[in-house]
Amino acid sequence: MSFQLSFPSNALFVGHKNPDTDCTCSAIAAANLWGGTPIIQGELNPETEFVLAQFKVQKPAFEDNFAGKDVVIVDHNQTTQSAPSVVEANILSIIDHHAVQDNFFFQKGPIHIDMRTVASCCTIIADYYKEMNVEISAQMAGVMLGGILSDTLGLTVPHTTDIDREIAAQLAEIAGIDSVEGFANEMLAAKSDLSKYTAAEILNLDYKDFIFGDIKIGFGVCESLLIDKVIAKQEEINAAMIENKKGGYDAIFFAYVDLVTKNSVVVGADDADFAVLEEAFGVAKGDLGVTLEGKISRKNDFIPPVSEHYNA
Ligand SMILES: [Mn+2]
Repeated sequence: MSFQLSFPSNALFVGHKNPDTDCTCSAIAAANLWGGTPIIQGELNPETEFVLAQFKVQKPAFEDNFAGKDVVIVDHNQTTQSAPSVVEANILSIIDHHAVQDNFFFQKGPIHIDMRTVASCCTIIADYYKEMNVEISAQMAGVMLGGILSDTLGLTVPHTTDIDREIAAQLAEIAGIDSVEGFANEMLAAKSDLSKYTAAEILNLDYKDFIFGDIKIGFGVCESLLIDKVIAKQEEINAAMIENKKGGYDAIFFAYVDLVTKNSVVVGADDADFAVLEEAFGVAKGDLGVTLEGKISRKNDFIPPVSEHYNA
C-alpha cells in the first residue's frame, strides 16, 4: 500500500489574497482533481478573467471566513497572505512553490505539505493529475497552462524549470493551444490593460504583506507591456502608498515591472522607504526609484534582499 493523497468533499481549495492567475487556477484544478470547492480571496485581475473566459471556466466563489473549515492552501504558505480567520481553519495540506520564511501556517498536528522548486503551483497540480492517472480535460489543461504561463511570463523568467516547460507543452496540446507564445502574449496584453483601474487599485491588484520580526511591509507589483502608462500615474500611486502605510505598515514598496525590457523600478512610499531600498539593493535612487535591470520577480528578486535587510 502506498500513500494516496485525498481530501474530504467539503474541503476548500484556497489561493492567496489579491488573487493572481496561478493561485486561482491552482485552486480550480485542485478542487476538480480531489473534489471540493475552489476559493478566491478577492477580485480577479484582468489576466485571470481572460484565462477563465478563454476556457469557459467558472470564476471561483469568494470566501474569507475559514474558521473551523477544512482547507487546502495552494500557492502560498504564510498567514500574512490569507484572511486572518485562516489561523482558525483546519488546514489539511499546503501545496506551494514559495520560500518558507516567517509566518508559516504552523498546525497543531501533522499535515500534508508539498513544496516544490518549480515556477508555478499549477505545475505541481498538473503533476498530481499525471501521478494519480486522472485524465486532464481541455478546460483544466487550459487553466493550468494559464497559471504556468502567468507565473513564468510565458516561460521566460530565469527560474522556469524543465518540468514547468514539459508540463506546459503537454497541457497546451490537451487544451488545443497551437502557439504557447501567442497565448502567453494574449495573456500579457490582457494583464497590461489597466485602464479601468484607479491608482489605488493598481497598487493593490498584486499586493502582498510580509512580516520580518517586528516589521510589517506591503509590496505591490505591476507587470505591464505598457508600463509607461502606469508610471504616468506615479503621483497618485504614491498617494495610495502613503495611504496604505497608515494602516499599520513600517514600509510600502511598489515595483513597476516593464515586461518589454524585463527591468523594474522599485519605489517606496516616502524617504525612509527609499532608504531601505537603496540599502537592500545597493542601488542609488534615480528619478523614479531604484532601477533593477533584468529583475522582475517579487518572490525571487525583490523580497530576498529586503528580507535580508530587515533580518540583518
Ligand atoms: Mn504561484
